[in-house]
Amino acid sequence: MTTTKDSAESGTDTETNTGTGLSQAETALKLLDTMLRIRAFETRAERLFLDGEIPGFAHLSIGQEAVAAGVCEPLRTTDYITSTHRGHGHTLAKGAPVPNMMAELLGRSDGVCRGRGGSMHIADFSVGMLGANAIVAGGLGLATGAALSARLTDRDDVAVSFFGDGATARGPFHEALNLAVVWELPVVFVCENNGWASTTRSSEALAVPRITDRASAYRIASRGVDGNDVFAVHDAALWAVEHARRGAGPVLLECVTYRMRGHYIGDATKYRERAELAEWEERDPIPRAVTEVIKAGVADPATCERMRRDAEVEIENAVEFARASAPPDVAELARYLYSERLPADSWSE
Ligand SMILES: Cc1ncc(C[n+]2csc(CCOP(=O)(O)OP(=O)(O)O)c2C)c(N)n1
Repeated sequence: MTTTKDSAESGTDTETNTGTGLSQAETALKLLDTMLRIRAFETRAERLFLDGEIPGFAHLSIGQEAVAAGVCEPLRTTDYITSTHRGHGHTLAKGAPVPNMMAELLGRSDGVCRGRGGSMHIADFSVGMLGANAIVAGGLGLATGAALSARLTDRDDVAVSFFGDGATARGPFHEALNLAVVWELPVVFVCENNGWASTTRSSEALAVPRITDRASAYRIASRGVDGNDVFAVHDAALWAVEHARRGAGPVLLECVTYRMRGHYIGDATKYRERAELAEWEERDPIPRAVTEVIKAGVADPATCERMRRDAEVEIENAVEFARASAPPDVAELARYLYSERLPADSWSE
C-alpha cells in the first residue's frame, strides 16, 4: 500500500487510481470493508449450513477474500464476472445485495435467484454477475462470450472470469484463452491458485509450477501476484482491467492464495497437514490488510475493529431478512428457469 499518513489525514490525497473518484485511502478502506463483509458472510453461512438452515452444498472462500475484493474494486456495474462453485465472495464484491444473497443461500423467494440457485448457482445479472458454476472451468467460456457481446455492441465493458487452479487442467481454460487472444477480447482471466483441487495437490496435477507459465503458449499478457495481499491484487487488477478495457486484449492473472476451510463445508481435510494450514493462517489477508492500513495511517485499530463489527451486524440483519422471506411458491416452481422473456404464465400448466 502506498498511501501516506499525511495524504490520508490531510484530505489532500487527490490521487485516484480506480476511476471511481475514490482516494487511495478511501480505496484501501473499501477493500478492507469488502473482505470483512465476505468473511462475516461466509463465517455465518458456515454455521447456518451446519445447523441445517442452508439446503444443498456450499463451498467457502475463507482465506481467499483478497482476490474477490481486489479484482472487483476497479470494475463497473456493467462489467461482467463469472464465478465458480466457490462464488460468494465474488458475488458480494461485485455488489450483489447482501440480504438477497443470504436469502438465496436459504432458498427463499427474496433470494437474488428467487431461491432457485442456492450457493453454487448464485447469479445477479443486475450487477453483471453472470453466475457461479458447478462445472469446473464452466465460467471461462461464458466470460469470453460476454466479452464478445460487449465488443459486438460497441461497449467498453470487460468480463472477468474467476476460476481455480484445477480448472486450468481442463479444456475450456485452453479454448477460452486461445479464442480471447485471437479475437483480442476484453477478458481478464483470474486464476485463484489455492494449491488444491478438492483433495488433489495442484503440484500433482499440473504440468507447470505456475499458471502464468502457460501464458507464453497463448501470447496472453499475464501477471502473478500474492493473492493474500489485497493491495497487490488490486494493483494487478487495475492494470489488467485497464489493459482489457482499452482494447489491448485479454489478460491472465494468477493470484496465489489458500482456502482456510475444507473443499466444502463438512470436509474433514484429512488430505492436508495441520502445519500447512497454520502457515497460511499467518498470511490471512484480513489481518495483513488491517496492519497495512494502520501502518499507513489510514485508520486506527478501533476503526478497523468497528468495521469488523459493523460487517457482522450487517450479516446478522441479512440472516433475519432471509429467515423472514417465504420459500418459493411450489406453483411457480418452473418459472424463471429458462428465460426472463417468456410470458409470465408459460410454465403454469
Ligand atoms: C467438470 C468437473 N469435473 C469435476 C468436478 C468435481 N469438482 C468440483 S470442485 C473440484 C475441484 C476444483 O478445484 P479448483 O478448480 O482448483 O477450485 P477450488 O475448489 O480449489 O476453488 C472438482 C474436481 C466438477 N464439478 N466439474
